[in-house]
Amino acid sequence: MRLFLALIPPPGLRKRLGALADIAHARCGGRRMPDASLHLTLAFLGEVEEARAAELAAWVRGLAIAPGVWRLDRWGSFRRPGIVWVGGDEGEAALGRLQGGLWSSLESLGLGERPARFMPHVTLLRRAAVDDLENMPAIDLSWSYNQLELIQSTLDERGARYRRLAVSQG
Ligand code: 2AM
Repeated sequence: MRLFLALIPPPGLRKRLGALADIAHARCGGRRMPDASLHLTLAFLGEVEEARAAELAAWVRGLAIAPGVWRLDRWGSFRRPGIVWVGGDEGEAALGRLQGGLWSSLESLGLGERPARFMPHVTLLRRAAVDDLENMPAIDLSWSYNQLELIQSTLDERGARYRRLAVSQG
């Protein structure tokens, strides 16, 4: 199964991010991420066998992460897959430490492949016209987190569907 570790926005923030996704979609088109799927990917693991996934879920349930606050105040894009995202510098270093620590553990569990770089972002649109991302409204949102989730992604004709498999200690 295809797995990843992510932070999931609390409901109020999710709604605000959804509103930003609507604004971006009106401008840039593409495929809007459903509110329920909005997240920050910390570690994409790709295909993991079921037995290993069960081990990973048990590890996640026992994990306590350092709580933090990430300020979202910037629009961004990845040109090639046409991704429009929001992110921000304040709190990014702490997310980098969280991501780095997770990858050290994942490597010792023999899972996944640490990416060359980490650019924290919340994807709002895929396959969008990223050139139209000028003069977007200012953003100032704050994301307080203290838990991460292990999520299974299933691909179908409508895109990816996500299912929570485990949550870390709160
Ligand atoms: P994203 O974080 O830019 O949206 C589940 O598929 C999540 O893992 C998505 O959020 C996705 O990108 C990220 N992801 C998908 N495939 C990936 C890959 N090959 N490498 C890194 N991240 C990937």
